[in-house]
Order: sequence, then C-alpha cells, then structure tokens
Amino acid sequence: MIRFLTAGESHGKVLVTIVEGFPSNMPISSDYINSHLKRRQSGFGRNVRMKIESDTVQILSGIRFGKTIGSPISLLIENNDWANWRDVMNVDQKSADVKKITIPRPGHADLVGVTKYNFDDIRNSIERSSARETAVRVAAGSIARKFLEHFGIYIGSFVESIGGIYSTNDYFSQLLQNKNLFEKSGWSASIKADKSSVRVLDQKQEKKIISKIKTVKKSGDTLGGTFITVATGVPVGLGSFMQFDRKLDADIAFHFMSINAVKGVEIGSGFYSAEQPGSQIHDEITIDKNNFNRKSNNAGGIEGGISNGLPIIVRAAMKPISTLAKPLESVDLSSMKKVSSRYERSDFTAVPSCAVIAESMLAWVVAKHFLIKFGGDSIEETEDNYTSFTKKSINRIRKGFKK
Ligand code: EPS
Repeated sequence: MIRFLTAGESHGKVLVTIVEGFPSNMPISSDYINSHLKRRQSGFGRNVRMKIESDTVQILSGIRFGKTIGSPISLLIENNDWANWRDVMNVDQKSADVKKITIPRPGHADLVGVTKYNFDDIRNSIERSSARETAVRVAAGSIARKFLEHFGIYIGSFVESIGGIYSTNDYFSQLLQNKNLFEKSGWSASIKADKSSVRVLDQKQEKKIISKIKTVKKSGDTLGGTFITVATGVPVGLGSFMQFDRKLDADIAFHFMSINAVKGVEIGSGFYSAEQPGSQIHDEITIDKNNFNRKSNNAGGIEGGISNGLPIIVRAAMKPISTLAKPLESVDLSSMKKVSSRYERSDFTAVPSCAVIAESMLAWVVAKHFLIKFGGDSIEETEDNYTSFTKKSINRIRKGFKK
C-alpha cells in the first residue's frame, strides 16, 4: 500500500512530502519530477507568485543512483517567496509590525478555519488551505506516474472550458464514444494541451478564453472551469466491488475532490447518463480474437468499481478562485460589523494548473490500486505478478466458461 503526507505553509520556508510503499529498483530522477512541477506552474491567469517561484524538487531520501531503494522517499520544494515573509511566517516569535488578518474572504477557508481551530488571525487558515500545497502533491504524484509508465500506463489532461467557454469540437463526447482521440496514450492529450497557455485543444477557444481572462482581470473577478483527465493502458481488474471503500471510481472521486477549489467530479458520462435511457448509455460488449472491448466508453473505463481496460475518463469542475479584487460582502471579526472583503494577491484562474494536479491525483490512485492488486517489494517482482495476471489469469476467461 502506498501512502503520502504533505506539510508546509504557502509562505513558509518549504513544502515537504514523504512518499512510502513503492517497490525498489524503480528509476526516478529530479528532472522528471521537475518537468511536471513546471507544468503545474504554467497557465495564463496565474499571479506574480508563479514568477517568484521556480518549483524544484530536492530528493532527500529513498533514491540511490537514480533508483528507488524501497525506503520512504522524502521530497522538498523551497518557497522562494518565504524570503519576503520571514516575519509574517516566523516560527519562533511575532514581530510587533505583523498585523492580524480579521476579514474572511467568502468562498475561502478563512472563516471555517478560524472557527474550527480557534485562531485569532485568519493568516493561520490561509497558509495551509492555499493551493500552494499542490506543488508537493504533484511531486508525490510524479513518483506514481513514473511507476505507471513502466507498465505502459499514461496519464494526461486538457482543459475543457474556462468561464463557460467551450470548444465547438466536443472532445469529451468523442472520448466517451471510445474514439482513438489521443493515439491510445493519455499523455498525448497533455502534449497537445501543454502547447496552449490555457491547456485547451482548440486555438479559437484559446483566444476567446484569454480575452475573457483579461476582462475579468480588469474587473477584479476570477474564473473557474472544467477539465478532463485520462489514463490509458490501465489493466482490467484494479479496484473492487467487494467493499465500498475499495472501489476505484470512489477513490478517484475522493482524490479529485481533495484538490483545492474542485467542486464536482464525474467518471465517464456521469451526470449526462442520468438523463438518458439505459440503451443509450451502457457500453455494449464486443469480442475480437477473444479480446473483449466496448462499443463506447460511457462508463469511463470503470464498471462495478473495477477498471475494465478502457481509458479511465474523469471530468471535474473547479470553482472560480475565491479571492476577488472586486470585494464581496463579509464581516470584520475585530468589529463584528459588515465590511467589504479584503484582497490578498491571487490568481485570476488556475484551471490549467488544476488539470495538471488532477493528473498527479489520478496517477496516485491508479498506482495505489495497481500495487494493491500486483504488490511486489521490487519492480521485478511487481512485473512478474503483473505479467502472470495479464498473460495467464486473463486468458482463462478469454477461453470462455467450461461446458
Ligand atoms: C499557489 C500559490 C499561491 C496562489 C494560489 C496557488 O500564491 P500566493 O497566495 O502567494 O499568491 O497563487 O493559491 C490560491 C489560489 C489560493 O486560493 O490559495 C500555487 O503555488 O499554486
């Protein structure tokens, strides 16, 4: 079983994670992790913070000569901005000139955080609830992604809409029709999307989105959006219907909902399927040379909480960033009077980054269920178990039931 924890405040000295449970002898490099950290930082609509930071991982343990050794992998990312926040984020003592934050931003964790933890300064809520934490989650997810690539499993994403602007080309529906949209590799979706500053696949849509982001920037507003994450090459049999908390789709939904500002997740045709008769939704089963396939992929690659070998398709919605330059109504906790909300530097939209974070979360969940099924203390042992299942066990059902 793999697991990871993260620590670190948005403007603290560092972000750290400890990743545990991956088999030994698996190649991994800082460069590989950094390439994904860089992807998370990009996207039109981010604020100056992304210019201050150049997220780079330091591998502190668990890797020797470029390979895992089975011990806990600890990863560290420095916050460059910490240099400007030393007094505000001082671990030991408070300087007289550090002011308390007393006005909660609607939609953010500010008010619930102070209420729950009995803080008398909203800064304590802001720091850990910030999406800055996702940098180190991408680092942890990159280990999972590298592991999956060893088994031909590739993960990618693209932005479907920002501020309600969609492409005239419905890529999502094409994926659900089981069309070979990304040449059978989820990663090729990202290769295409990464060429766009808002990670969309359609240039006309990109222009409209950029112009809308510019408009909301001027008016002090923010935008949310939807994005699609895909995993290809996932073998049949990850997850289980034997217990509710072993279902692959349930675990994916949990991990996606844990990403800051994500408010909705659907697997395959999700909400749309609720409006259609069963005959239009269920993916008919076909057979070709004793290999099963489906005519469509409305199930998003998961049936009964178990992967069915088709691409896993997850669509998610991110709400607009809750820090607005144009203030909403709030209450000042020092006077308990109605006031305009305060502004704290923030992004205008972060949907492109959110999709990259989602890739890491999907990689994590797929790797977790892969290792639950195939186990192994070394990558060689995992390979043996995987090959035995995909080459031998699966063939039993391909021969059909005994007469
Ligand atoms: C983020 C860093 C943050 C924000 C963003 C995510 O930097 P700062 O707060 O210093 O501007 O840009 O966080 C939020 C949008 C949020 O609401 O917390 C990052 O590294 O991704």
